[in-house]
Amino acid sequence: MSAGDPRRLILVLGDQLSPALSSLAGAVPGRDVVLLAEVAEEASYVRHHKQKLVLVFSAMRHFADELRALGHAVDHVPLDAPGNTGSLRGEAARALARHGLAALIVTEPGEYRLAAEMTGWPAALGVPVEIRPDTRFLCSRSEFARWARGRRTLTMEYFYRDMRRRTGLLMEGDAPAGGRWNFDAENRAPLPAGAGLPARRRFEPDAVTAEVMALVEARFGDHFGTLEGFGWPVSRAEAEAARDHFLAECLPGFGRFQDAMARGQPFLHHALVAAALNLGLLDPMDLCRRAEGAFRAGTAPLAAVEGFIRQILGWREYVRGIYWHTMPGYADRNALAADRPLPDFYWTGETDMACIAEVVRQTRDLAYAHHIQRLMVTGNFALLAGIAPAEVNEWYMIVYADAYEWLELPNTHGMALYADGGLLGTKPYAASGNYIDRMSDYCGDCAYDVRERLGPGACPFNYLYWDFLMRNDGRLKGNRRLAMPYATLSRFPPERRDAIARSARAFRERIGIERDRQESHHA
Ligand code: DLZ
Ligand code: SF4
Repeated sequence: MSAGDPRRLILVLGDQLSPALSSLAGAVPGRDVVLLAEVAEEASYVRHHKQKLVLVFSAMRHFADELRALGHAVDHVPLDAPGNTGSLRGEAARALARHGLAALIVTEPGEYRLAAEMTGWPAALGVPVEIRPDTRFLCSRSEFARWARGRRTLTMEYFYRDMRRRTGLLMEGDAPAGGRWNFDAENRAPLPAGAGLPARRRFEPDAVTAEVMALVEARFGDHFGTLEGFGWPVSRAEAEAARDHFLAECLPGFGRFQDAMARGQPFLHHALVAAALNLGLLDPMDLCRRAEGAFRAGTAPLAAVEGFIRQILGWREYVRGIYWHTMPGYADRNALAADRPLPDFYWTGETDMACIAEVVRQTRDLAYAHHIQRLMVTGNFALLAGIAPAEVNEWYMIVYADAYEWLELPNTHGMALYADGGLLGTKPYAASGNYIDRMSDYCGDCAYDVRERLGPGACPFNYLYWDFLMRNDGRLKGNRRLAMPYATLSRFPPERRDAIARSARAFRERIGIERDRQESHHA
């Protein structure tokens, strides 16, 4: 830029905490000002878990210091600053005036909601607003659109293979390392009884985090979640320490037990890097290269490393691509016409289903659950019980420290609930209690019997599963991947089908989500 160009305000959002961010490229220390603003609007557009709020605010404060150390002029506005307008636009306007600046630069936000709002900013703020692509992703929005164009189905597996070829990760020339693209079949073992687990690193809240914790309790004390166990990494140094711990201690066992669940063991071998990664404290390509390095050095097996890289290079990029490719219409789809309210126990954990109680309580205390708990326990239950996607989506957005809509929506709406009608997954991830019993030790501690099929003592997942298939047979019967269960269902005598529907209805009444149906039934 030349000396005559206006001095600029660079707005860095709470999940853009990377020094290599596109909006910071070319920033001139002493001319341009970087704004980080804690605002009530972002903290409450959904009622985020308290740990998520603490994580974002504390990480923003640490990042402000990091940028100052790099020589940037940083204006950080705390949530409780006098005159804080409570909105990003309001804080941008105040900062432009405060510093006498005449232009705004921002890296595109991750969420459609905010991106749509920003289109009105040039008029509202009276200055030019430059919105730059987010180059931290490995597949840009336009590259994804090019990949998707003309394809009949947007299968993750093919996207992932292209990304492997493009990046050269785990490639031997043109071929995948080990001769296969996918090692999922080796990654489905339950945890053997008495198996040793790696110790986990917890990051004690420092003075900055402690101050934010007090602020969040005071302002958002009625949000879901507890703060006592807060142990997320909040700075780049901590995030990198968490990353290194994972690579050294957990990655070797990550693949094999990726889908396992165990009572009192929320973390198993999982990476716990999504929260830091989605804030910008870690870099996805760097993570993948380091994981690949562990395979090349012989410290982690290929199946584990491939499984991990598939999550970052494959799923994470793919869901972000799908999100921007399909929004805003994506969120409104409801392919299975599911319309029941979210049961209270998603908030209280008070249910006699041991699996759900475990996952919800852990979620309350840690703002974390691993992918199979999210997909096959709370997600699967919501799918089988016919809970309205909008309510389920909001729950996932609120309760997980790593959740932003660009990844939460495709994962919940598409993958867990099949609300997109199969755009993302080829069939609903519906499963009976048998799956949970095979992959966990939850059922041994449950008031219900996972082997019982019907009646008040039976595992609710069992009759809800068949009830789900019966209720949706008009929509799902033609799905080839469901041919087996529908063939089984077709052999059930009418009395058995009636008994399944009765058990399912009685259960839904018991948990208070059958109300609407009953009223219309009596009307
Ligand atoms: C999640 C979040 C929260 C809780 N608070 C803030 C904030 O006060 N200021 C801010 O700039 N960003 C915050 N964020 C992250 C934004 O919600 C996120 O940038 C958008 O949802 C786009 O992904
Ligand atoms: Fe969950 Fe059913 Fe097992 Fe109970 S028996 S823990 S409800 S799967």
